[in-house]
Amino acid sequence: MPQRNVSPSVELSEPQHLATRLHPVQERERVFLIYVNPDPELDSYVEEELRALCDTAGLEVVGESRQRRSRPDAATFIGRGKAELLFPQVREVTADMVIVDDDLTPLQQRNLEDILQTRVIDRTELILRIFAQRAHTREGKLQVELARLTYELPRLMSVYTKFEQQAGHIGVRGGPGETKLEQDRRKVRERIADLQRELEQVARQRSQQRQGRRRLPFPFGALVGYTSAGKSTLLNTLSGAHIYTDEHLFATLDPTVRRIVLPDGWGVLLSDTVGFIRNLPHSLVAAFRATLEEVTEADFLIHVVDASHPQLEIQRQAVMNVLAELGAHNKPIITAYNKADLVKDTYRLRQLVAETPNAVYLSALKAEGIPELMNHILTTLRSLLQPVKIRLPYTQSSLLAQCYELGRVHTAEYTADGILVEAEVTHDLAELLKPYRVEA
Ligand SMILES: Nc1nc2c(ncn2[C@@H]2O[C@H](COP(=O)(O)OP(=O)(O)OP(=O)(O)O)[C@@H](O)[C@H]2O)c(=O)[nH]1
Ligand SMILES: [Mg+2]
Repeated sequence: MPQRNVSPSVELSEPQHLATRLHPVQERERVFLIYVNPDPELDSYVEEELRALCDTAGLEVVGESRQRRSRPDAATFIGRGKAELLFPQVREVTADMVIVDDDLTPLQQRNLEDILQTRVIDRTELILRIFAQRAHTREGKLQVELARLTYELPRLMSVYTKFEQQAGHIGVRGGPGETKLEQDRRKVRERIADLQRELEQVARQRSQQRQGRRRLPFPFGALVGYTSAGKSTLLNTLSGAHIYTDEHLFATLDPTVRRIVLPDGWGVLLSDTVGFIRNLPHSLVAAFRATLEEVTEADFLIHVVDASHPQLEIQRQAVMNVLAELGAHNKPIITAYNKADLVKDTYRLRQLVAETPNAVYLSALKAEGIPELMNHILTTLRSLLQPVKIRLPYTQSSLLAQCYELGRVHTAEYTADGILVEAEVTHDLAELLKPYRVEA
């Protein structure tokens, strides 16, 4: 029986129950996929990606169908005729669930469930399920619960409207259905507010950690990229860490920070982050704000691209879109074309690198091309800094502390008429230090 058809008389009043209405995935549920990609050239890519998401979620694909429409149908997304056509197919393969590879409105979802007589979920719900399976830390779990409840809230109405229709309560204001609906919606809203408060707390802690890191003389970078591009593998190779990696999607949900040492001995902190995907649900981006602040606060980004992927351009663009959404697209970005060991055509690799500013190709797995990446990090960081030679009066010694925080201090000599400092600092700080400059 489709989960969404559960009558509201079933105990839904605990927020936890509402949260788990997107129930944890039982192994190998049988799913029927409906692709709605408008561009035939991308069929194999979008279809493989949806299958990979299902595989990651532990679902068994038992049937598939394509629908191409210029505009989605307001009531059913794929069109009533198409849905009715699919009903016998879905029944024949005894699918437990139908997945539509796009975002459905609550109404479309409900109408499709009525026609197909089975549970219907959309791409966002599938991704939320995967995130729920993969969230292990408290922060990850809070973020996923927030994203799920935000997704669920408008859908609650749909469950109740259905119940009221079945029970003949349409339009009965203040009737039992409505009261219960209001009660449940209030509880969900309260839980959302609680989660937001808890996540604010997490964000504050992270911000304190970042400030702590800022006191270290290390610049801070973040690895970003499409899911499965090899971010965690690269961080492991660079730092000798042992972060979990696997061939499934969204192996990493929580950021891990590691220190790496550049060729000239300078230390840099690098953070691994959650992978991006095409049409990443906005509720997830919003809920993962605390985690994604690692990206927005970074001094520079390393964008890891799977160079062996036939549609790497789509993936690269999807990542750039999320970065723009986060307001992080103007940061210095080094593009690391990864998995070079799988690309036979080395001319193609060199061409990619030539076409992209500040790019390298490498193999994180085979640890090839790493010195070139290190050099790019070094050059990128140097471009953020500017050399200064200053004599600070002792009354201004707090500026020396800032040089340590925001740059690299090469020498600090305590003389009779002040502290003689040679350093490389950020452009803003160099401006502040102008009055104390001495000739080089
Ligand atoms: N052949 C090859 N495989 C690689 C390379 N780098 C990573 N992989 C493989 O690609 C898969 C994904 O790697 P991860 O490091 O988990 O990717 P990620 O970007 O962290 O993925 P998410 O955390 O899911 O976003 C794993 O099976 C890795 O072994 C590489 O340079 N060459
Ligand atoms: Mg990872």
